[in-house]
Amino acid sequence: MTPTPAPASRGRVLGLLAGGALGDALGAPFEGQSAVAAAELTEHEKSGTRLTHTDDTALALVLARHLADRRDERGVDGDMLALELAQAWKAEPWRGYGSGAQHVLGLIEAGVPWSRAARATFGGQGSYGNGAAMRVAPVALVATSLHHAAELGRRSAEVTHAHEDGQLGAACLAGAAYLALHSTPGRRLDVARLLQDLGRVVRSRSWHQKFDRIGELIRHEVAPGHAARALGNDVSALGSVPLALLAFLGRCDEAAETIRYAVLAGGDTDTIASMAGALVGARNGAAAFPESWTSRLEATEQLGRLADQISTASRTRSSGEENHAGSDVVGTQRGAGSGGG
Ligand code: AR6
Ligand code: MG
Repeated sequence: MTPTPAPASRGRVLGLLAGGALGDALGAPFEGQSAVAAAELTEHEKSGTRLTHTDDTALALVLARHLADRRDERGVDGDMLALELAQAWKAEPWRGYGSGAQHVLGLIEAGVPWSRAARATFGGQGSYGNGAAMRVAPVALVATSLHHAAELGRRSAEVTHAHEDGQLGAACLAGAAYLALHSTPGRRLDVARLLQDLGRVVRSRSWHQKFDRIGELIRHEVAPGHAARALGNDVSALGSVPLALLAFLGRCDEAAETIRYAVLAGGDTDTIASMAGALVGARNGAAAFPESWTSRLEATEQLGRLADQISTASRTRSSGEENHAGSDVVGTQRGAGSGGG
């Protein structure tokens, strides 16, 4: 059994949350462009305008708040989460939601149970979009093991994404965020081992094939356009989560460069850069991003409050666990995940 890791510092909690928001806001103007020129991105970086987020961050904030408010349970309440996601869409429908997502959230908002609503799209198969993966990273902040992170990721996904790939994308990104959060910054990240670990929680041949490609592409230090052609850069989970992983794993100690790489790859730029930004922020902390970026983030205050709430709760829980290592809750949680990390 792997011991519960020490709680992440506030800087890394904020790094995960703010990294997601930064990637989202920096990538958003280029969403859907097949390629992005470096000069275009530099211009956007230097424009000095407020960095406004889209549905990616709006829903990640909902999930982070959901987890923070339920810190004793360390988990996901599907019925409540579905409603909270739907309410966020209803309050700000202009944030750039996918068509399937709008339909599902509309049904949930109207009182249809999520288990039915999530199957009401795409001929009953549900969405394989990256919408569950784009919001999932905060589960890593409360997870006690890699397996726990992946399972929380899947459970947070199923309320809107019934398709297996939509759920696997969330499990994958959640697992990667957990491993990034508990990695040692500055020390070489063992990419092959990390991909192998992810392969144990994302059990699917098509995902394993992507993990193999990521390893090869990193060894060849490919340019963003090449990576996008090899792995995909579209709105599907399988066609975007692997590219976000590559953007992070290829330059895991360079926070700004990870986000730039993801945006330059084109396609679903906001979402791919958001996922990559959450990973690199979790490893390196919020201070690793340029101050000229973080100071312009639309959600700065909300992100800071959530980081305070989540990191204080983790520290309190961690010292409680040291003092009461035999309590039921701790025993159950520790037993919930036996995987490596
Ligand atoms: N069959 C065919 N097309 C599909 C299927 C399917 N089973 N599932 C998804 N698509 P959606 P999301 C396509 O609408 O996952 C925002 O821009 C279909 O074209 O369920 O929340 C964010 O920034 C569908 O419209 O929403 C992200 O980029 C699209 O995938 C993205 O949307 C997205 O799936 C998140 O999307
Ligand atoms: Mg997007």
